[in-house]
Amino acid sequence: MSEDYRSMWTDLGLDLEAHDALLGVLGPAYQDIYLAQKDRPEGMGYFDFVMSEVHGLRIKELLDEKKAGRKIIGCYCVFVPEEIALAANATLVGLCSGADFATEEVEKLLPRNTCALIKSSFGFKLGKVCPYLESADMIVGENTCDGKKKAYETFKGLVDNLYVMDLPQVKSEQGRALLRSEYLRFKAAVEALTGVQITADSLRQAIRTVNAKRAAVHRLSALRKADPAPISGLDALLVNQVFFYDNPARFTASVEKICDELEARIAEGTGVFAEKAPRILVSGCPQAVPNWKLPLIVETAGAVIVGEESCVGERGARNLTDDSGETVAEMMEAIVDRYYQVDCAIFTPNPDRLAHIEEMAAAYKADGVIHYGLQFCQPYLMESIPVEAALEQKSIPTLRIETDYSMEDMGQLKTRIEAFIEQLR
Ligand code: BJ8
Repeated sequence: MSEDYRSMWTDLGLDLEAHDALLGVLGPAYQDIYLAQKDRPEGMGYFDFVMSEVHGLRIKELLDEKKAGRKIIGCYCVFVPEEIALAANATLVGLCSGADFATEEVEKLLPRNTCALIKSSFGFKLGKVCPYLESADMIVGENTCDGKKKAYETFKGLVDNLYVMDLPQVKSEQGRALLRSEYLRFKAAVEALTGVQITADSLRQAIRTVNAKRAAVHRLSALRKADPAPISGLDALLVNQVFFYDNPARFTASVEKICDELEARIAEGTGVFAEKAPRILVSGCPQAVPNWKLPLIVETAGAVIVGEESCVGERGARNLTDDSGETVAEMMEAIVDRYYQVDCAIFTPNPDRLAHIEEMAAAYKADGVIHYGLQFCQPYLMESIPVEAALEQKSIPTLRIETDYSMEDMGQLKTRIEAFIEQLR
């Protein structure tokens, strides 16, 4: 950290010793995993800076926003509409949940066989190491998978500002009506929190701001179709992770800048991996910061990840919201339309997701798909079996992996992934 933020962290109630321990692991890991890569786009320097200041400058900015009267809302799912938060003078940040922390304490509250993502969200709270969580004026939970919806019942006792959003599990007329009514309820809750009434102008502006950042990542994704790949999967994943907590306009500008650079690389025919390196599409559970385990193994084995069918990736960012409505009601409907298309595995049935995986595999010219499932994640692990069967039927080699955040299975995963990559060569 370039400044001494310790008093800020103390004021937020962080456990400084535990927090030092967390940063003491993160810093060197980032160095070894990210900075050790070769031929990175220069534009990644911005993201390196963001990561080096992830608990420093960005938190200071959020606290400055709070002093100026804005509210901060933390969330755990891509179903929480950033457009509504922004339109009501609030900033939405993703609460990352990508590392194990305070596991012993967590397992006093949650069964051992709970997915790593849910355990991590508890660990960051119990260990008092997340300044985003502690800065938030409202924390939004959502009734998605069974693990999350039951865990929030307990999480409510750990924080005093949890808001739980109900979500449909079936794409039907009733499901859509539920989503609409929950977004209207959320809009009212955010307006009550900020004291700011959403207007047609503020909502349109918010939609445009969020669309711009999504469009920037779409541009980046499209450039990954090139062979040789102009950017590593590790770096592209980082961009998708930073998407959730950076200032939206600055993030958009930084991604556009990288895209300009990647276009020049593609024109010169240069890339980060050799031409014809095996190309992998990753599909499955979200990989939240600092979960870089899978791309690290894949890319050190000589293959390149060219896309993520994931909420930290294309499932989360793929569609834009129509901004042509004239009234708040019309634009709220457009927001419902946009989010209703998110094909999370909590939906039953969920044929759109399989169609999207196939579409992505073709568009990014993937040689194979790795289905990434977190242990104990019923929705994605259940779907991984029919997904694998359907892809294999279309002669798309698929590897199903099931893992967690620990490093214990690194050796075993490496062996399986290397064998899979060999098969693709
Ligand atoms: S829209 S994927 S962000 S719910 S890994 S906690 S599903 S047991 S994260 Fe998700 Fe929203 Fe869906 Fe996306 Fe449960 Fe599975 Fe754990 Fe998961």
